[in-house]
Amino acid sequence: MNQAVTVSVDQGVALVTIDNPPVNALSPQVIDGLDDAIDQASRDASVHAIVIVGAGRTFVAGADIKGLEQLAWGSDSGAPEMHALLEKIEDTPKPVVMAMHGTALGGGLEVAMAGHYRVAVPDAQMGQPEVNLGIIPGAEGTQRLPRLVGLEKAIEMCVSGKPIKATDALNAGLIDRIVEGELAAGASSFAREVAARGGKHPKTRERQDKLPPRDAVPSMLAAGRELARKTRRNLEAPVAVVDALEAAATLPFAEGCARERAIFFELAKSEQAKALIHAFFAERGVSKVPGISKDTAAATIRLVGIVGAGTMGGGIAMACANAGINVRLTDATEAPLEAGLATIQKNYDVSVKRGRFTPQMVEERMARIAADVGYHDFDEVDLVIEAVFENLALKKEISTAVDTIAKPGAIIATNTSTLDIDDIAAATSRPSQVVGLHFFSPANVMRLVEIVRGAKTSPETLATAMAFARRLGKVGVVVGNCRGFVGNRMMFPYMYEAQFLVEEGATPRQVDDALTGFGMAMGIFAVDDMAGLDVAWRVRQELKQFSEPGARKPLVADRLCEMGRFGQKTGKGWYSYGDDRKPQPDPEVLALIEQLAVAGGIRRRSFTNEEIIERTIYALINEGARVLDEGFALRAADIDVIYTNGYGFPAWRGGPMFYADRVGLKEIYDRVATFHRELGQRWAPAPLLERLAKEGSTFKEFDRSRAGSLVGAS
Ligand code: 3H9
Repeated sequence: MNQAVTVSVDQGVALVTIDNPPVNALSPQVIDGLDDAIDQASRDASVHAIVIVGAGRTFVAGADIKGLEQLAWGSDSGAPEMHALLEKIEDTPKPVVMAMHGTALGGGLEVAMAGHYRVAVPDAQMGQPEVNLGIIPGAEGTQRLPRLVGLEKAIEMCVSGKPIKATDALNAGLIDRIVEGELAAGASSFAREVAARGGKHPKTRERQDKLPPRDAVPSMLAAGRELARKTRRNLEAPVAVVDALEAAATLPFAEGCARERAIFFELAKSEQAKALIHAFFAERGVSKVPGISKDTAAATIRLVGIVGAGTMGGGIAMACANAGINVRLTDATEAPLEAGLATIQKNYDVSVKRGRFTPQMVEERMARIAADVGYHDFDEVDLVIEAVFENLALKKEISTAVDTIAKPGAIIATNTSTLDIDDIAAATSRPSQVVGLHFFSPANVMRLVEIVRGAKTSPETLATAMAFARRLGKVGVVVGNCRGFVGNRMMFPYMYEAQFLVEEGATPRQVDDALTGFGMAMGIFAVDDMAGLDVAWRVRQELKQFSEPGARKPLVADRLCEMGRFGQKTGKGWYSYGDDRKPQPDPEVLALIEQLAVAGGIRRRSFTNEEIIERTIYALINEGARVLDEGFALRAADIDVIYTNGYGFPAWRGGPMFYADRVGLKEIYDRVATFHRELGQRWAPAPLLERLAKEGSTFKEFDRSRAGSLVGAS
């Protein structure tokens, strides 16, 4: 017996425990261990039933994704060999009961479905999330799941990749019982019950009762493919998983398994799998920050004070309330405060309409948000988040004011997207407890938070901010304090380049279509209209002092603002908007662009989509390389996390830096160098891009080398 799987026998039940921290992933040791455990329990005449349970926080969270990563990059091994084990479990004459808690995901659920019975604690979750990694279930999940829950439900689960809760699983037939109280004890008593019943125990692979009649299959599959295309835009795996599920409904089990396996291996080596697996580990990697360890004391945040009840402050208040954290919300006068509260209530009402929350959940959340003019209770808060609009003088004034009221040790965070954290910290008596928390709008929805470390931010403050972001269910990425931090700093050249392209002859619609065709969630002009052109206008004014003399400046955006075209909120921006809020090209804007371009002596021509992508996305990458080189991002992978979670960059391309690696840094560098010659200084290749391109290296390699040198740094 190996250490990953142990067996103990008690009153006729063999309790098989999988213990492979952190999430009991299916390593070869776990698979061998389970195989041995089943043999041992089968041989033992005192054993009448077998219970398989996970130690620690969860049942099995799936195949080891590290192994799948190797497979994606060309290794022949890496995918667990599970067929023989699953067959052995299913063919065991003694009943095998799978006892689930935490998350039974991917290969974990596939193991569970080979058992004769499944039980789970009430808060357990089960799912086939493989499509989120660019693959499909590869251990017969697509063949067993529809036999347990029916084809329609299996399609829904496999296409969405979303886990379901225990009650849903019970109703669907995925589990046989919900166990209240101690899981192993409850599962063992259930196991004794079914053993005592005697007879044959159900083998999932032999079941037909949940499969639909042949003539109902085509319409279910068509609906599944439609669902995949609509809800998982550009992803290959959600469409492919329906092909594997089709096999379950139309072929004998063994042939269905063979079909699943073929699709699995084809996708496992795809570009999308490489990118999505990269994205998975990149997201987990951001919590590894030099100078911060598990021992760094993070304060518990019980009460948060938020200054500013506008879009950002209101969204942050909702994010806190959703996470069960009490909030004191304030603004300069009654009017904006009331308007802010009304917006929060309206947003929650929409959530109720959409079935996301019940009225009672909303009531609980609203009760967590106390609003008052002035800094009422701010002497009790553990964290103040200043979320007024982007004006340095105002932010400093507020920081100074809250600093005098907040208790010693309370953290002052500023929700700025561009301003200097050190300037703001200097306006307080506690610079080591000042940090930037750059939320993204809508803050109750968007997962990203840039956690900006100032020169004096203490490790404890940073650790608290990281834990706070996690508690809000967000991905907090620690970044350095530079203009625009990481995300917006990279955004400026990307946005400017898009604007230069329209001055040179492309249209906003063409640029946006090229970008969404590439996979961006939205085109940059549509984003600008949504965020409000006045926001960037204000930032441009605030940052005027930084503009480089002689640098080309966009001609159109300021003029649109002067015309009151602030985007969606005024019904007009780069596009115009009717009642359906869909962007429509506006001849007035097209004429203005042409007029300003001609007056500015800009030669106009047509562009291919490929040129548009190179000009915009390569601008992003070039600036990303500078940010990385200068140390404002810890890793290229952190930049990828920022862009896939906050800027609509497609995760299936891994993020801008991973995408650059896949295109090849030499090719990117060559294009950037050409643009430099043709378009001027703004395209000067980033030194890091040039170096890595010349060395034939990648950003991933750079991350690996830097990881070594950063360890223990502070
Ligand atoms: C699959 O099963 C294919 C099959 O069909 C079989 C094919 C033949 N492997 O997220 P956390 C690590 S595909 C390796 O921070 P949480 C993770 O990297 C798989 N490592 O915790 C992190 O490590 P570190 C299908 C894994 O509580 C640590 O565990 N399964 C795996 O917020 C903690 O993770 C999935 O897609 C893994 N499978 O969330 C599930 N899972 O501390 C993917 C986690 O070094 N996992 N780690 O940074 C998850 O969704 C979440 O991790 C989970 C826990 C919900 C389990």
